[in-house]
Amino acid sequence: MTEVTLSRLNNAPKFGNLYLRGSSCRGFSYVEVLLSTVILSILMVSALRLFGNLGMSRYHTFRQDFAETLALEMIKEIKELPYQDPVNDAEFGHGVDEQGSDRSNYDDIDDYHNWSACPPQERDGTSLDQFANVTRSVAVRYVCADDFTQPAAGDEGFKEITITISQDNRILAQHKYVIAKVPDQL
Ligand SMILES: [Ca+2]
Ligand SMILES: [Ca+2]
Repeated sequence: MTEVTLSRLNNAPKFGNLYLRGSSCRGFSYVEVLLSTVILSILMVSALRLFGNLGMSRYHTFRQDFAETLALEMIKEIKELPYQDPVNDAEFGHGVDEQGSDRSNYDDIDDYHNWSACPPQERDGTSLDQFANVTRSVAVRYVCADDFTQPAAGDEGFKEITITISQDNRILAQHKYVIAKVPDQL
């Protein structure tokens, strides 16, 4: 350190090890302030985008979760019913006596064919209003015994159940199940 510098430090007000700088010390220039402001603005925009993306990601995860739950609840309900109607085993879809505003009279798995409700409903018709604008629909068809991806003209012992959960014309979840006709002796 030069002699001049030491002299300045010795003459400066001193608080412990802190030396106060005099008015000759340089402050922030206009360009530096402007540059800092620009950098701060960029950081703030990036942070806002990050929080925005996190919020959207959380929302999509929430929608995906309830869509999966609605689909699983429906297949659980369907799987509890027989493969075919107990009275009219040749009947596909629901019979005249099973028509209504809810599914309480459904007694076989293909009664659910073309079922759709928005918002989704419990089996007794109770509306799940917390899922407003969400549609839960079911489609049932016969599929070929040797290729479940192909529709069958008649009953070959297998029915495909497709459950679709959608909102605003966008599919949130779609599940397909194949249910086999089990012989009575098993
Ligand atoms: Ca039926
Ligand atoms: Ca039926």
